[in-house]
Amino acid sequence: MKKLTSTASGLNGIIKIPGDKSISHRSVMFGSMAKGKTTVENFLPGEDCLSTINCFTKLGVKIEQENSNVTVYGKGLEGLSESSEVLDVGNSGTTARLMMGILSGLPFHSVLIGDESIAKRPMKRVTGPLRDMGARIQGNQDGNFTPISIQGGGLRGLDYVSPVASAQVKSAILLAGLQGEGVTSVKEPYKSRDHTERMLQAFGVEVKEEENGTVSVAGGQELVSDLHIVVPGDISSAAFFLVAAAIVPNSRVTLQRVGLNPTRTGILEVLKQMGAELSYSTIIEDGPEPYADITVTTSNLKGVEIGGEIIPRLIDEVPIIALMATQAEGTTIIKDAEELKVKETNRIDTVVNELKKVGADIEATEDGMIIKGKTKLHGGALDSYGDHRIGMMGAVASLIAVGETVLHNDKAINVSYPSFFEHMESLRRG
Ligand code: SPQ
Repeated sequence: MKKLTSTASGLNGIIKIPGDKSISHRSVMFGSMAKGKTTVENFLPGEDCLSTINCFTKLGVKIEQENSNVTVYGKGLEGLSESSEVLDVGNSGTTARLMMGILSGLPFHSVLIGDESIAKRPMKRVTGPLRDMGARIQGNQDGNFTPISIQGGGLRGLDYVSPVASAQVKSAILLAGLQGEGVTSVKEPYKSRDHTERMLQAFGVEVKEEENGTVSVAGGQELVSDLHIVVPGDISSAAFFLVAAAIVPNSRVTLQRVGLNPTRTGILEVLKQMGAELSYSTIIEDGPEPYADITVTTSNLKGVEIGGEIIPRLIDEVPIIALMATQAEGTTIIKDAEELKVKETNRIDTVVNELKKVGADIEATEDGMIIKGKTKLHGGALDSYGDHRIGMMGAVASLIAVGETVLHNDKAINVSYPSFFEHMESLRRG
């Protein structure tokens, strides 16, 4: 439990945003599948990514990790072997779903488990198509929930039209496809984050993308590595301080090395549309993932409507966007975001509940939420419910709330941003 108060002097200073969670996971996974050594700089040592390291260590891969430096000694897919223990993905949906794709191609038996939240998140979206490719998968409620048991091997290619825009679904199928007979393709309703496609190419895999967005890989391709991966800062972590600087009076904050992959930058477009003052410097575009420093100052914000193709590009930022909307003049409508219901918590419910507790004018809809601003927020007893993004939303709300805020289950934040409170303190000190 953490006691938090508002700040009168604003947020000021420079912070280096920790490594991107999605890219950190993939660096260990693909490094483990590859032949050769992969070194990773600015790896995110958050609990989710440590779960990924732990799973691959159990599959026989030698991995050295010291804070944000990681070395993976890959021996190719043949170097992965059956684990005598269950593979525990902790709180990480990315670890669970991408591992299912990888394990489906490997000719041995594996069992995946996770925490209470993982046990409620739907896995059929991945186990369904993987079964169609030939994987033998069992799990609670016909393979929809963990524990999931996989007997891999003998896969055939699949042309899959996904009903949801999900990088986890797309990645799991492509990773299985790499180990199958023939070509595997995935088509989504809107483009989801493309870190898998970018990084597989860096490992020497040919990934094709058609004009209609269909992504495909041919089976039998090897990942080869002598790679040094520089992980950019996580825009989903930066989002909390981008918004905090925009809504806390007297603020000016620079966030260094923030990832600018266009499939993730929906938050920056929304900030701009709402009237936030943003500027970019030190833009680096020579690697697979672009990044830059971003400076934000306190801004006058107005409500906006958010829906359609931008939703997958900002899905993890909806909690903090909802808080920002409470400080914007007018109405903000967030729609087409049903996917929020199957995250670490049902984020439509948890966002609305928690922001209502501190005085927001917010209501849930079937596929999102409607927020009316601008409202004065007050302190209260908030809970993360074990969801890192809900915890960080509550902590940022406390910076503008009148009176004390108590945040229960604040430790959940360690999943993606272990240095979050340290960074918040340093910006408060100025
Ligand atoms: O890994 P996990 O638990 O699913 O984490 C979340 C998050 O908020 O950090 C979602 F709850 O991010 C997902 C994201 O929502 C990470 C991810 C990825 O790395 O591929 C893709 C998105 O999920 P999805 O279901 O849309 O593919």
